[in-house]
Order: sequence, then structure tokens, then C-alpha cells
Amino acid sequence: MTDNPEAEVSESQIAVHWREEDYYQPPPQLAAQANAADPAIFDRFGEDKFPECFAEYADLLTWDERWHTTLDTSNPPFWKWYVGGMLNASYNCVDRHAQASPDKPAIIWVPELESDEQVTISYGELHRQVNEFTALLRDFAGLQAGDRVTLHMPMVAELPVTMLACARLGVVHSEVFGGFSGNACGTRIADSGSRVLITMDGYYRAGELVDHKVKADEALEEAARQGQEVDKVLVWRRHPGKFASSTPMAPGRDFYVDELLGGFAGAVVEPVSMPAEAPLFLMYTSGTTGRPKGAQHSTGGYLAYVAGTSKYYQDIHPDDMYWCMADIGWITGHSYIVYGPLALGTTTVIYEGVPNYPDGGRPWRIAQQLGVNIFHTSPTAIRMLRKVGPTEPSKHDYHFKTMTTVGEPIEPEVWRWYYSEVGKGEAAITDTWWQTETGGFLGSTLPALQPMKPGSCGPGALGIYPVIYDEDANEVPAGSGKAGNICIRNPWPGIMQTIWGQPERFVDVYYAKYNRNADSKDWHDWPYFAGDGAVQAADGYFRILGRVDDVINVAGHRLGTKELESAALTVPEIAEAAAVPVIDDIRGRIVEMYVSLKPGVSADGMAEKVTKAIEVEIGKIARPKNVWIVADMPKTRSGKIMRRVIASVSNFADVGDVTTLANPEVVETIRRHVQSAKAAKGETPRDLTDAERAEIATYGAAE
Ligand code: 6R9
Repeated sequence: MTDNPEAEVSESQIAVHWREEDYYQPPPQLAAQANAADPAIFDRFGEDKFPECFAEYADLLTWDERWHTTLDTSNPPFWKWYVGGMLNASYNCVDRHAQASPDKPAIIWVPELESDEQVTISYGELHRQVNEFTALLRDFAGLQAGDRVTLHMPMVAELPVTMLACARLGVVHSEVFGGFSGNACGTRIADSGSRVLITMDGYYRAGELVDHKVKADEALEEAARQGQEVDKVLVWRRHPGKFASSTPMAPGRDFYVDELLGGFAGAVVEPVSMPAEAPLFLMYTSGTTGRPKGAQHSTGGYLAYVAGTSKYYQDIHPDDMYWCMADIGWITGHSYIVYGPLALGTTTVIYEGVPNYPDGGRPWRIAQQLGVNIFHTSPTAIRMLRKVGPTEPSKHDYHFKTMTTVGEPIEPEVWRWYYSEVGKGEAAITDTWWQTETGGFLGSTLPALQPMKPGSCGPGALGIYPVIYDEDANEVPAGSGKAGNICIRNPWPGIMQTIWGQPERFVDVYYAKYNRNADSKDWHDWPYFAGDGAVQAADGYFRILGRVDDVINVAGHRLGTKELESAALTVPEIAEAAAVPVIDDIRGRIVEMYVSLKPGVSADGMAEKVTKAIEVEIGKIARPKNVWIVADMPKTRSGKIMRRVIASVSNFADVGDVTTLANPEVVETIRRHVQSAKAAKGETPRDLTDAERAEIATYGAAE
């Protein structure tokens, strides 16, 4: 405790010092064509209409048999949606559009090298490719409904073809992000019990042809070590007929897909009609330690939810040119590159490479050339593009009607650049808050109906009723300025069904915290605990502060890292900022900031500017002890700053495993720079306690 009266607030209450932002109104021209243009939609999804309101999403799909029960709550919290319904996801994403408009582009694949040809796959052609590969999976690999298959594929059109072929048979795919290591893939093969791995020989990343096949061998070794044998490895080739890897093929185990496909030319496989409740795929999400969590998503509920949210939140129409610049290896790519857009019969752009290859103008050249009118990406990508090419968008002739951001809180400064430079002031931004576990959007604004507020995702999505609870399960009221744990009061169709093979963990992690009665069959007693801190403004909009462990408690004030980082980013010269806690004997924790600068900016005076900005935006309480200027932040391959690594550096603690970083080499440079400077200032800390060590080692982790 300190003598500061604010320290009297209960543990769960976080004093939020973030200034309220002004509204931006939806662009008027959007309403004329928007899928959600009539405010009556809010009534249709009113709480009194729950759960039947979600029939509207399911009705976007073609069912072999209609469901009899929209929501079955007989085994909480294992909700069942559209019970009795039968459908096939591949049919819904391919066949029905191939019948209606066979020549319409389904996928446009943009290779990373600009000298390589783009590939346009029509719905008719997609139908052919999916069917042939389905036949291969069934007849050559011996797969059938309910089997699990691990995919370890990069951003190529063959990835959705593979997913949709699995779905056609009712085979459960488990795609592991291509940037993950062989070992990470092997762990997921073992956890899911896959005996087939589908991979690729190589792919382009930052201008280089990466050997990817090598990871398959590592993966199989790791899986075997964990007791799972794989009997077939199917290898797509980046250049069919030409092997792009120096890793040998194991005879009798490894097979080139393009060679096998010849035997299935013209094959047609009837889609297998699956119960709505059949699992469609697993998507592993990072646990901090131990076993990864395979979020299991359903066929009917998931597909209905991503179709509905794609339609209303991204305003996707069949004739749009839609580009989600994310990786299919993450949930965003599953829901909003593959299943949502294809279920709606639109054209989805898939880009192989990194956003800034060969330069910061690349995304805007692609947008101009293809006539992209819906754009979707992450704050990290936006910050990076802003850093490397702040005026590039204006040099290109494209027009977006809606733009999505996802994955992290977006700082208002960055939001405004996205809005005015990338969107040219004419596109609505939907800041979509959700998770691997939730299948689709949970919080966002409807682009033509609700004003935007930089840094806030908006209210609960249609049919989603969020609430903020403190640690004692008291509701934290809107407009109170206090943060707490954001939860969803009700079930929704996109929620995962369970954690694969770990149903107890599913209940423990997501429901145990706020469950009111373990025997209750009433969904009202089972709020979903999202694990994010949030604050709700008086207008009902939520501002997501980050994972609940992303909070720094300074002298009784809990400061959201995003608040600090956002403050630092108000300094125009700052490109990226990360805040970490440092153990302090007087104030518990103090803040240290890591920042990188925009190109050409001198470091002179920057630390002072950042400190001043934080004092101005938040208050002296949040003053960082140090501001470290670094050339590059340690980042995961999905682009998230690994705060535990810099937190460890600042605390002279072990940085732990850095092999999963995209740029592990920066860690040692940062460590030497920071620790020698701290040692020179006499800031070498005392020995940390075990609890302190654990906190630092997991700081910013997602669980
Ligand atoms: C879709 C996805 C989930 C975590 C989530 C939250 C953060 C996602 C956000 C956001 C603020 C947004 N997050 N969207 N924070 N604003 N619009 O990213 O899934 O990789 O599982 O991450 O990402 O902390 O809990 P996933």
C-alpha cells in the first residue's frame, strides 16, 4: 500500500487513465450498399431473441438437413448448436458457388516475388482441385471422417484446397502455422493423433526460398518421441515437378502431391454429410507451458458464425475483392481468409509473403492492381507499414470500403494513420476483438451503423453479450473508468467445442472462474472468461487492454501495457513501443519502455520525449524508469512483441527459450546494451524470488 488514495481500489480494479477518443462517423456512401444498413438488425439480435437469432447466420448456409434445436445446453459448458442439422463445409464453400458461377474467381494467389505469376482459381477450378485432392486423401492416404490430419503449410492456394478437401470427407484438419518449428509441429501431431502430415517443400519469405520440408522430418521425430507414428507425408511442391528443398524424401513415407494427383484427374467425391456438431478443425493456441491447447471448432456452428460475421462486419458481398493480409496458420486466416469469405462466395486474395517485401508499398500495389475493396490486417502490420512507408498508400489508386484490424489493441495514433492514410478517410474501420477459441468476432462496430472510436473495438457483436467482472464476480459498470475481466455472458455458435483431449482444461481455463453453480444447466450461470482486461465506456464501447497478465502494478496502480505504449506512440518519431515491469523494492513494480524509432530519426532526446508523453497522457505515476531505444523488438513469427524476453532483460533474469522468435538474434544485442547501461547506473537488482521470476518469465504470455 502507498499513501496514494488510488491504491485503495480493490486488486481487480485497474485505474484506467486512457483519454476518451472522439467518434468517427461511418462513411455515408457505405450505408447505401451495406449488408447491415437497417438498425432493425439490433432488434433481430436482441437478447430476448437469443438463441433463435442465430438461425439467421445458419440460414446463410445450405443444409442437407435442417436442425431441430438451435442451442442445446444439456451438458454445460459444452454447448451444442444447430442440433439435428446436417451439412458439409466444403459443399458450402465450393460446390454451391461452382454451380451458380463457375468462372467467378474464388482465390487469387499473389506470390511474394513480383516477377512470379499470380494464380486465379475460379470456383469451378477450385471444385476440380478440391475433388481430386479429396480422392487422394481418401484412396491413397486412407483417411475418413473423424480422422485428424496435421497440415504444416505456408500461404499458398494449396492450403485452402487441402483444408476444403479434408472438410469434404469430414476429416479434422489441424493446420500448424508455417513459421512454427518442426518440434512445435511434432507436438501438435502427437496431441491430435495425426498419422498423416501434409506439408510443402518450400516457400518464399522476404525474398528467399525457405526449405520447409526439413521441418517435416523434425516434426516426425518429435511426434515419434511423444508416441505418435506418422505413416505418410504428403509434400506439395512450390514449383510442381521441381523439388525446392535440400532435404531428401523418405521412400515409402514421403510423396509428392503433384505426382500422385495425376492418378486422380477428374475424380469427383460426393461431400460427406456431417452433423452440425462434427468437429471441422483444430487450431492450437499457445499455452505458456506444457501441452498446447487444440481449440476444437464445429462444422455447423463455426461455419454459420464466420459466414454471418463476414457478411455483416466486413460487409462482404459476392462481388467484392476481399483481402485479409494475415496467415491462414492462425485463426484469423481460417475464419476470414478461407471459411467466411468462401462461404459467402466472394473472391479472397491470398498473399504468400511478408507485407514489406520488397518495400513498404507492396500491399498498396496489390490493392491497386487487383481492385481490392475490403482490407483486413493486424496492428503490427499497420505499425510496420507506417514505419517503412508512411506516405506510400496515397501514391496508389485503390479504394477500400471497409478495413478490419485484429489481434492486438491498436493505439489511437496508429488507428488514425490506418484511417486517414491507408483508408484515405473513406473506409470504415472495424476493430474486431476475438480469439482462437471464439471462432469469430466478439466485439466490433457494424461498419455502416455504428460510429468508430480509435482504440476501442466497440460494443458486443450481434448476439454477443459481454460483461466486465472484477475478481469477486461483481459487474464493473460501464463508464466507471475501472477495468476488469471481460467475459461473454452467453454461448454463441462460433465458440470452440472443447480443448482437444483436455475437456477439464476447457472448463478450468474458460469457465471455472465465474461459474455460479457447477450443476446448473442454465447458460446464464456459465460466463465465458476471455482472459483479457477491458474497460467499458459509458457509451457501451469496450477497450481491450490486453491479456489480464499484461498489467503492470505500479504503487497500487495497475497500468495496462497498452496505455503506456499508446502514450509513447503519441511521440511522432516513435515506430513501436513495448512496456515491461521491473521489480522495484519501493513501488512493487516500475515500468521500463522499449521503443524503436522511425527511419532517419536521431535517438537524441527521444527517451525524454517518451517519458514526457507518458507523464502527459497518463501521469507521473507511470513514468518509466528507463526508456531503451532499440533497433528492433524481439517478435514472434506472428509479429507480436515478446514482452517476456525484454522483461527478462530488464530484470537480469533468464530470457528463456527464444527459438520461437522470428528474430532471436536481436535478444543478445538488446541484453548487452540494456544490462551494461543499467549496471553502470547501479541498477543491478537484488536476487528475485521464485514468484517474481515466474511473473517475469511469463509476462505478456497468453495464459
Ligand atoms: C483473433 C486473434 C487473442 C488475443 C485476445 C486479445 C488480443 C485480439 C484484439 C485483441 C485488442 C483487438 N486481441 N483482437 N486485443 N483488440 N481487436 O487474435 O486470436 O491469436 O487467439 O489472440 O489477442 O488479447 O485475447 P488469438
